[in-house]
Amino acid sequence: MTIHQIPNTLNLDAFWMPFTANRQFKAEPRLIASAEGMHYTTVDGRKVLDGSAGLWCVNAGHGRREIADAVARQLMTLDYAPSFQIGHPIAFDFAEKLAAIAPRGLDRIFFTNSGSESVDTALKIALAYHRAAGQPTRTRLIGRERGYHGVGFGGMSVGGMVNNRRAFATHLPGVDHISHTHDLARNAFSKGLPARGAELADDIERLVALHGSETIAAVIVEPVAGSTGVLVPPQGYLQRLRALCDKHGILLIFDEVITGFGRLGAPFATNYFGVTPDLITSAKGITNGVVPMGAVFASRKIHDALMTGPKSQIELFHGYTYSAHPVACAAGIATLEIYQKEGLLTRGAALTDHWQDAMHSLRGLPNVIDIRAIGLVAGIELSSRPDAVGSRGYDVMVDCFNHGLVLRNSGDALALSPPLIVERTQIDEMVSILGDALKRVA
Ligand code: PXG
Ligand code: PLP
Repeated sequence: MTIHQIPNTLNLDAFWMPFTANRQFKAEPRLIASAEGMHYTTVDGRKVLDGSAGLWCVNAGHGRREIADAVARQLMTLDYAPSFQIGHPIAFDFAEKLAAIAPRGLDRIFFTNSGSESVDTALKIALAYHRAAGQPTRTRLIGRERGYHGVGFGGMSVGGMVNNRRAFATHLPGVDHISHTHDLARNAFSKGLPARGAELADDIERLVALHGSETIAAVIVEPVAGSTGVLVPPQGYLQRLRALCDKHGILLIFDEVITGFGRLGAPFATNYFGVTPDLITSAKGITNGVVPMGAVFASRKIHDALMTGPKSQIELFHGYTYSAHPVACAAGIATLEIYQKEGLLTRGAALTDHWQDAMHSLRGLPNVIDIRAIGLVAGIELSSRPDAVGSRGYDVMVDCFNHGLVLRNSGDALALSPPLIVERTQIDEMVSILGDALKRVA
């Protein structure tokens, strides 16, 4: 028993919790004490299945000894060293290992500490690239409605979730958005990629007509939108987006913070869809969520365009104190070794039929208006209560937690994305707990 398992010894006041209804949570907290494999243990000793891989990051499951050992060894060997004008070997080693699994051609790696930092880094690289390539008028950044690209000013601005934007009126200037692809009327309960909606990519043409292509630097999208409720792209949509970006000289950025590192049953969504962007942003699964880290994968074209000018000059005036932190690199290398040894970056492909069938078996339960599943991720959308959008999703999340399953709710859309070590029986267990919750919560 830890001290915090003794009732009333924990004061909840000082920690201002992120993306949380603080007062509601603190009145009735859900507290986790430990984790192993597919399960958490709560402070009162209850085992709870992790249906969301932490926050979509613990892809190899919890408590991996190999990662913990690597981190401990690294801490005692080299706890910290800068990466500005000085280096340490493990950073180069990790970058090389990432380059080896990266989608072809995207093998120049810039390290960050989170998905938000990866997004802001990629947007800045896109701007710097056009300037270096002699097109300095290309400064406009295009996101997509319902996109989530983290919480920095760049990511928030190209993001498209109103609650993440409305309180912070000062966005980046020169940002615009293409239409989202969420279309219940035409695509509800699609299995696999929705059949309709590829033409929504043509929204690029609208913005080109409005602003002029010579002002547009980059388009950033999540290949599969995660936070906003798991929105799967229509067949042909990403191909069309790529073609339009090529036509107009616009860089394409895939935000793979969630889809990277095996979530779809392929190493990256880029591999899964066979569409190659110019930049990929990643984080989360890069270290199994154990140490904060992110990375931007850049194409040679972009990297090499910036490796010009006098050799004594810094090519990109950008970086973080903790870029390529040695402890994060050690965690990342150990994580990649597990992914490779256990085949986790492609394991989802073998499970996806079972996963899809299990998720679609929830069709017909109260208030379920759509089910979307791909790889090892699923979104189950509920109708909203007329006067309280999001409350039904929240109630289902709490009910599941109380009955042994952690999942995420984004408003009234529930999201499941378990560690990639999940067994079929555990998928069935998740569906069973969720099904019962849907019947209980009105
Ligand atoms: N891009 C994408 C596509 C993401 O999903 C970020 C950027 C930002 O990453 P950081 O590491 O700065 O949080 C994300 C993060 C949820 C949830 O349950 C999703 C995220 C983070 C926390 C919760 O929807 N995605
Ligand atoms: N603010 C101040 C005053 C700093 O000195 C630094 C870094 O040196 C930062 C912010 C940025 O911090 P980080 O590099 O961890 O993102």
